[in-house]
Amino acid sequence: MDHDLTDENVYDAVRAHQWARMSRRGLLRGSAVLGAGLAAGAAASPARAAGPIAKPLPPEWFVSHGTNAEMRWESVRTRDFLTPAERFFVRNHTATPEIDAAAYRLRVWGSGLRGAPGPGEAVEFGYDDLRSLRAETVTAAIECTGNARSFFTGQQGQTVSGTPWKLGAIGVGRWRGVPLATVLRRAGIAPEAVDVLPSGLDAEYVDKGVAKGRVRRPLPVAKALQDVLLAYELNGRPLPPDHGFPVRVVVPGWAGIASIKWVGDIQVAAEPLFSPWNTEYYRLFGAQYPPEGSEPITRQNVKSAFELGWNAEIRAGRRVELTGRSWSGGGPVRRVEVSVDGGASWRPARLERAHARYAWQRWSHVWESPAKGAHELLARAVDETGARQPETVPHNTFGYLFGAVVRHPVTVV
Ligand SMILES: Nc1nc2c(c(=O)[nH]1)N[C@H]1C(S)=C(S)[C@@H](COP(=O)(O)O)O[C@H]1N2
Ligand SMILES: [Mo]
Repeated sequence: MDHDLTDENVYDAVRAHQWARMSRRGLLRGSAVLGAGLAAGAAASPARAAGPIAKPLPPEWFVSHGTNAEMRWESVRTRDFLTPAERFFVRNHTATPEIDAAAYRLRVWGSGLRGAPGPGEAVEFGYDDLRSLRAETVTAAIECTGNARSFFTGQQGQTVSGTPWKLGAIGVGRWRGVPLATVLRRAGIAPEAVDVLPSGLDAEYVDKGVAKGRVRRPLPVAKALQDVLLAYELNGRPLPPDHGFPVRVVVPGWAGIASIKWVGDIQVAAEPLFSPWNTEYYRLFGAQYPPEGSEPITRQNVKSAFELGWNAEIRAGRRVELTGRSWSGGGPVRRVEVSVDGGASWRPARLERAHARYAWQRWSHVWESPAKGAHELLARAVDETGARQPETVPHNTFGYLFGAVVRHPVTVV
């Protein structure tokens, strides 16, 4: 079979299928394909079909995209500000590994530490070591940079590669853990340090037949020392396997890829670091960008979503309270406007009380008398820096950062 594995979406689907076949034949146990770990799903609950994602994915909560799963906006409970862990979207380059917290070690090394320890001389922290350090909590969104990618095609008629997310590749969690700054200081970060490179313990990523190594992406020391967490709890419970158990990085406001799950290793360097995740991926490529791509993407842009299904049916003849959320990596959302007539006229939405710095803003809008038939609902937001959602966005081949206003179809019956 010849699949185009250069297409991330095809790649994910092919791997998910191979995974299912191999686990049926019992080939996964003890096999090398998984690198560090086995699928938690396979080990934890043999009755359930094994997959690259450990937790159950009820179709009323998730749209499955191979190794990834998208949250359905119609399943969001308006009263829940936080996304419950069971409903949080999953973005896995390969598969969720099973990691034993008792054996877990975080290894910190590199030329940016005093004494420049090599990878073999790393400063090590166990799970209990990390948990014994003073903890901090941050309420923050994690959003995939490809969130809303499908609208490049759906609204702009453009071809892009990657998982065809609608708007559900985002969740907001209350993350608790130790500040990365604390761990870097204990490890002996030197004034010369410029970049920090966390890598995951999940299997190595293979793209177009080329091994890319562990999922990893550098961060500048300035951000690493500012507000990054090594989180071991999500919403008051230990991290679930799919979201990075035992420990993940949480980089508030930044592209989801920065928040490395199952972090096992942090290189601290006195010179800039690179990985495919800031050279080949997570830059904007295309006719409007330089051949080597844009600068690496860091911050997430402004987006808005209705808490409604795609092509939702709405009952005619009564007022309807439309609810939704808007968010931005740049700062709090200050204004949201809603259009119920395909963008011809706009009304300010009612904002719920102000949200945490890195989370979303909930809002509502009453649609007084929806007439029978097909409609397009639109919502657009402005954040505190003045960044707003445009009508269209320039194309990029990977379909990152679709921040244009989404036209959400509904039918009033
Ligand atoms: N080790 C590791 N970390 C990872 C990934 C991964 O595949 N492996 N995916 C990244 C991407 S692209 C995103 S968007 C977020 C998704 O986090 P979630 O699955 O907890 O929602 O994790 C990031 N961290
Ligand atoms: Mo992502």
